[in-house]
Amino acid sequence: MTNRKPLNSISAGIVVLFLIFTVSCGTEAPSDLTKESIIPKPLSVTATGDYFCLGKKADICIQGESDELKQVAGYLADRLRPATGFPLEVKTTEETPGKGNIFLTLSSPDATLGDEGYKIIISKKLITLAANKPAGLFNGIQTLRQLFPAEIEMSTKHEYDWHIAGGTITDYPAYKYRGAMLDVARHFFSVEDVKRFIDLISAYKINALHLHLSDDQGWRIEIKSWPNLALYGGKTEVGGGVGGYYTQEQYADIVKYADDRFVTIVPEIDMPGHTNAALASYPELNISGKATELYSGTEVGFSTLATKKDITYKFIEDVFGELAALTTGPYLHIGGDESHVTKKEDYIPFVEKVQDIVIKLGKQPIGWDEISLGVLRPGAIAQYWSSAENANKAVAQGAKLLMSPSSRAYIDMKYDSATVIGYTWAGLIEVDKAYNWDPATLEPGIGRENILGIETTLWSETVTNMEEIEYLTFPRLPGLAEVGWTHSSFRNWDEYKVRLGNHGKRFKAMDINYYPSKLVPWAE
Ligand code: TNX
Repeated sequence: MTNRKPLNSISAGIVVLFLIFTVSCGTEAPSDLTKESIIPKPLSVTATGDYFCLGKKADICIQGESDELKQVAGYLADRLRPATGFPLEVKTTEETPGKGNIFLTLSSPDATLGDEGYKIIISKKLITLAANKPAGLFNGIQTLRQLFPAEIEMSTKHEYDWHIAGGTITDYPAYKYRGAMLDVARHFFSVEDVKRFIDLISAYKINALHLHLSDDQGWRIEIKSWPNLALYGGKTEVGGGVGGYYTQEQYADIVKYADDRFVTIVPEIDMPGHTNAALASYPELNISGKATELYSGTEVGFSTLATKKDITYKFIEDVFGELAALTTGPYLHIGGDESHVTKKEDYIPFVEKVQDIVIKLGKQPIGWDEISLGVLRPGAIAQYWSSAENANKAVAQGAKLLMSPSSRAYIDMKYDSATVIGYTWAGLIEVDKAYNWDPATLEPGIGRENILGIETTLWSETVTNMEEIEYLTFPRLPGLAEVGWTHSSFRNWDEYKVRLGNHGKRFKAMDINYYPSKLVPWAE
């Protein structure tokens, strides 16, 4: 009798294993990798015709002990665990793992992939994701997520055949900088909202989040040496709501969260215009020496720092000094737009001095295209938003451009005349318009070699909460992400719109409040 027990449990185990295999991996699977709807579109995809099935016993295997590799593998496991309900343990291995696992490796470097590229090989036995750098693995993981059925994005367990079509994907970006800007000044958004925004944009391989941290209506970052900026200048927002600000600990937490997702935080302190919140907080920053009132309207271009006072530069050094210490990325954004009440002869030396302050702090200045009216310092970047003339002036000075043409990349514009929130000053931007442009041919005189990348901007005069952020961002952002990632010769709206239509199910699984544009054939 005692002899029979182990035998019984062994055969029971075999039956269970058999059942697991047939139940979770038994049905017909999609088997043409080239037909998958991947956004942004990868450089090359080839299919083998077979498929991989992710089963309950799968591990995520990493080669080597690096913390970065463990972190990326942990991120992948966190994405796949809720919907599959599988344990997906992260394990270290020295050699190629056995059947049924996902393998992440940084060995056998391939120079063509650069820092952000990746290669995925999907066979019946194994998924291998290889890259030169952890950022490349992270990008590969975003592709992998999109290869699983949309249900993979659900936050609760779902019985499903977790199949992936077999083949090889080799991919790297056209542009180094692919950003999104969130205006947290006109309306303030919580740390949780910013984190969700980071999750959503990084799923489409956006690698920079520009935070517009100050404007006339609010100052949103604690500065210990000038405490009233946040305590007083952060008290309101457009429409007269309570506003708010990030403590330095909260900001550092956002930076860390973004770093873990290979998103660079680019903090902006807009100046010398768009500064009413600072001017209301400290009288000495005003030309008159008198503090202004807090402001909760939507006018632009009425405020200016006192560009001739020494205290103004002390203020800027202190603010950027604290911000630089909290920011892991290479950039500090100095604003510089719409300084309509700053005299041109004051604006130019101001912008030059502020660039010097940023460079002295070891960071690279970025400013809106107007900054090219002055001398751009080496490494300074101009962000093209409205004036092709200014953008060309930047190019003539040898500066690189960030492309944010308002008629394409400003996702605070309405989709069509029926859109309830949003502006129209740069036109209506339907989903095709946001997609159908090439940064390198948009403006005469500006070529690929002059462009660091693209950035979409979400100004928040009309945007008050996360649902509204999502509505204006989706589905335009995936298309803008593709503008930045995929060479324009591989892009075409008629082909793209079908892929986008297939992402509707993913948006639903991720609980994204998206605009169901009539131009897109949404798949059921
Ligand atoms: C222009 S774009 C601005 C912002 C506004 C935005 C509204 C830019 C550099 N300045 O101050 O919020 O329009 O769409």
